[in-house]
Parts: sequence; C-alpha cells; structure tokens
Amino acid sequence: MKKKVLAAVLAASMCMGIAAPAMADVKIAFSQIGQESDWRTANTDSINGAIEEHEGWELIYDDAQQKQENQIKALRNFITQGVDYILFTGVVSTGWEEVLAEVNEAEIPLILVDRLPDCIDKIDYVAAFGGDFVEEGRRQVAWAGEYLKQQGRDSEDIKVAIMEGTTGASAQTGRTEGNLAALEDYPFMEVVAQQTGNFTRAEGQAVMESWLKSEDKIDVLIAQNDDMALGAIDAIKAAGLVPGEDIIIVGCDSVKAAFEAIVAGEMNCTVECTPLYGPFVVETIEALENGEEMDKEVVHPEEGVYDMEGGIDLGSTTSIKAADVIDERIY
Ligand code: GYE
Repeated sequence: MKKKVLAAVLAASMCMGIAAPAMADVKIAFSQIGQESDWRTANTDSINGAIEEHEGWELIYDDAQQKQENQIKALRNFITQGVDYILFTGVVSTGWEEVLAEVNEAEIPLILVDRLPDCIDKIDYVAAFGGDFVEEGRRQVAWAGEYLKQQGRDSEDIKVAIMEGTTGASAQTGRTEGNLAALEDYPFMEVVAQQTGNFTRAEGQAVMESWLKSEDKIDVLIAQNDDMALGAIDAIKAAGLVPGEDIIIVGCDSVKAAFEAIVAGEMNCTVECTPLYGPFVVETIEALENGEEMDKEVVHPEEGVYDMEGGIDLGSTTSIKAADVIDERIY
C-alpha cells in the first residue's frame, strides 16, 4: 500500500477510535544465492536485519541454495506477488537477460548487490553495489609478491596454487582476472595448480588435500575466499605441514575466523570484501521512496588488507596488522 493511502487509512481509523492497523507499506524482496560461506551469512544478516528493523518495510526473502533455476523461479514469484523492490545478486553472471527483462516490464525497481549480472548494460536498474573483484584478486597476489620480496625470497622459484570460487560467479571471474594480471609483476611466482573450491570450507579442504598429494611443492595458496583458506589450513595441518609458514596463505573477505587464524599465525593475509550492504539498501530505498533518483554507477565500498605485521605497500592501499583491529570487526 502506498504511503498516502496508508496515512488516510490511519487517520480514518483513528477518528473512528479503531486501533491503527499494523501493515507494511513497502514490500522488499531479496533473491539470495545460498549460504555457502561466513561472508554470505554476514551479508544475509546485514540486508535482512536492516529491512526487518525498518518501520513499515516488509522482507520477502528467498535462499536459492546455489541454483540459478531457483533464483529465476524466485524472481518470477516476486513479480506475481507485486513486490515494491527487488534486491538481486546472481550465483553466476550469465543467463539473466530474460528474467530481468520481465522484472523491468513489471516496472519493479531492481537493486543489484554483490555479484552483478553480465547483462547489466542491457537492463534497467536503480542502483548497484558490490566489491571490486578484479582489484581484490590483484591485491591477493600483490600481497604475496611483496611479502616474498620482503623475506628475500624473490630469487626462489615460488610455486603458487590458486583456489577459485564458484565457476562463473563474477566474484570468481573477477578475482581470477586480478590474480593472473598481478602475477605478471612477479615473474618469480609460477602457478602450478588452479581449481575451484566452490567458496566452501569443505571443498577448500578437499581440494588442498588432493593438491598436497599431487604437487611436489606449494609455496603460496591464493584462496579466493577465507572459508576455502580455512578448509585448506585443516588439510595442511593434517598433512603435517605448518600453515602460514610452510605454505603462505592469502584469503579474501576478511571474516572474523580469518582474523583469528592470522592472529594465531596460521594464515598470512586476508583481502577485504565487505558483506555489510544493509545500510546501502536502506539509504537507496529511502531515497527512492522520497522520489530521488540514484546514480547508476556501481558503488564499490572502500576496503582494506589485513595481515600478520601490517605495512605492506600494495599501491592502492597498505596492509593493516590484523591483531590491531580484530576487536572492531563486525563480521
Ligand atoms: O567472497 C564468498 C561468497 O560474492 C563476494 O561469495 C561474494 C563471495 C564471497 O561465497 O565468500
């Protein structure tokens, strides 16, 4: 129900001495990918919490369990229900043209968060917010390269394993692009293994286990999220090696468990990708409700890099010692 109508109903019911009806005037639907990682849990909590706490807003939430077909069904369902806004992140980046065109035809404002669809230039959306995945991937490798130089190891032949996220997700394609581009700056680093671990702890552990059997030597693990890095740490320990020393481990996301692993000396670095989109969603919908237009530019939040000692210069940022800020972290 629109605000003016609701105000009239409220006024009428107050005149008649009837208790004001508790009804939601803005229905916000969110098609979430699944619950594969600590990042995703924090992301769901941030967005859902912000909507649920907002007066007059109602949340319609769908968890697609990592399946594109479930997301497509959810989006069509949102259209049928006549929701006021749709929040969308795509498990993979391709295959959304048709269903997002249907959202456009239904004239439901579409807000893109996190993993953006590759048809972004062909659809109408009101605002977009997500991580700069290419830059995150670049920072991961640059951190390892600069750290190795600092340790005087740039004369060695360094073997690198890249554990990738869900194949076809923009967070995987972007971070891989950044990883590989940055490796050009560090010719002493060579990729010897590259495989998906699907952004989960269990698969991260399984992939690392098999690499430790098939590879003679791995000096650096670049894991495209912290959950996979944490799973890999378990596999490394089980193989009798010391994570953080025998194998340098760089993760991505900067979740609390990664900070704890860094402080414990078992992980070396995590590149931040914030999941805290709740405030962005609130600001955007409030502005649209007030008739304001949003900038179509994709908003990338400012993010840091956290490690054991701090002070590693990565060009666009300098790493911060994880132990100094662990208590301030909210996810
Ligand atoms: O890095 C990973 C999650 O899309 C940025 O998805 C997100 C990624 C995040 O599963 O942990």
